[in-house]
Amino acid sequence: MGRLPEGFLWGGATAANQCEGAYDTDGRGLANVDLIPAGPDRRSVMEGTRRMLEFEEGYRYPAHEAIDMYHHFKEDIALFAEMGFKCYRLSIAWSRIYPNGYDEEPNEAGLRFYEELFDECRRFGIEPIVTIVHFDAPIACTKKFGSWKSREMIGYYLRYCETIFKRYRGKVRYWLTFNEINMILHLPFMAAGILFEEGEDIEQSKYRAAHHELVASALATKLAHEIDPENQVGCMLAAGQYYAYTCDPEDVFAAMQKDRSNYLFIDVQSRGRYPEYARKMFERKGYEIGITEEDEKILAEHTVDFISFSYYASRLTAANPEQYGETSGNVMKSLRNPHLEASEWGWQIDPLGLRITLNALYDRYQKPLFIVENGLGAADTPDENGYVDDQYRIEYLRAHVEALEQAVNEDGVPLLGYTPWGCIDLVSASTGEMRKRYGFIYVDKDDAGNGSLKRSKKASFTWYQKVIASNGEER
Ligand code: BGP
Repeated sequence: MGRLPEGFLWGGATAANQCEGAYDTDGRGLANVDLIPAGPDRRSVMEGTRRMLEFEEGYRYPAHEAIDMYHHFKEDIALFAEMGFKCYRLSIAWSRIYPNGYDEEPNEAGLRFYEELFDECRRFGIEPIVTIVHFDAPIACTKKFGSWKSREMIGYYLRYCETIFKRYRGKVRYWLTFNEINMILHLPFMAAGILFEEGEDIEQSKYRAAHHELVASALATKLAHEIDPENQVGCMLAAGQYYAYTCDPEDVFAAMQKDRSNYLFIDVQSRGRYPEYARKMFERKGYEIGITEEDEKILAEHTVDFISFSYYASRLTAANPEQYGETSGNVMKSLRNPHLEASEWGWQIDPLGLRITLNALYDRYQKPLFIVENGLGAADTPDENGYVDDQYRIEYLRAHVEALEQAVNEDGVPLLGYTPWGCIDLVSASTGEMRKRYGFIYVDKDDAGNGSLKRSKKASFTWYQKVIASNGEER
């Protein structure tokens, strides 16, 4: 069993709206993510098919308090340090910095909050990995000009980027421009704050909005490099290789097309141009994306330094999928793979799929990779002392660490680090539940919003501590 290379960034990952809470504290503005309720309407609100631009009676909004990391971050970072974290992936809430998104001046209290947080990380030698947008968009932008549907958004995003790049120069070196950029096709309101009008060509609008994000991402990369040449900028993909259900070439082709629907974004961010299959698709469907010559130049000149991605499971598809059973996965549904077990939420468990995905991405892009999300969402039952013996989680993570170690040491994939998702229990993005937990640290809070918010170490805490201390050898 091998070790990972020196300097490998072991850590964990969170996102502002799923852990911070304090949604209206210290001048923070409202964001799309604050308006997504728990419960049966969540999915339709995330998709934008159910419009919810104001809080409504009878709904619970889990982002409002989440696990209140806003007031617990020192305690939480101390626990991460105790595990030996070399890095911590978190996101900045845009509306803490620019409450409406388009304000002229930033909100000093918001800037100070993250400054203290980064200083706290650095005090323990933890490298912050910062997602600039993890699904959030100031709701004022949605109301005023339709958020990412409008080109205007690019300028406001860059204003926000410039502010944080300058303020945190020397404190933050790793930046991710957009979390799971391909999610915009599946959950457009949650991922980009966009909504649609009656009769609108929704697919076209999504690709237009995505184009604005891609241009913004390239310009942010340019800006980050100008402000500090030490900055490393990455894109972020909701990954998971598609398998073909059978060796029927029709199934193999279907799997390739599904992969391309996700790769499309990374092709642009990493290779610097829209791939031919995307151009042909836009042409065939008659989509007007509004790609200018200037845009093409920007995309070509400012590609990312590395590629980060989330991986929870592989995916399975077929030319005629109706004949097979379906299961859920990270938002995108998949056919049920008879060779794999699944979590309680139906996400299939496939460690070798991680090695396959790492290799596929490296073969395609030849840039360093970073696994910035992975993990098992499971319901934990603490004993009478509040201790969770989460052997199932250890088993999942061990197998995935093994797979990534093999991808590095046997296949030669350059991998910067590994930050398992929800290193401390937090609100689930897809379901809004607390019950679906990923953490090494248990947080006492339930789906109804009750609990002391007390943090306790699970069995996986000690396990991960050993993994990090031995640089992956002891697992
Ligand atoms: C990804 C998101 C995260 C996170 C994770 C786990 O899509 O980037 O925000 O939540 O999936 O998903 P869930 O919370 O739905 O279990």
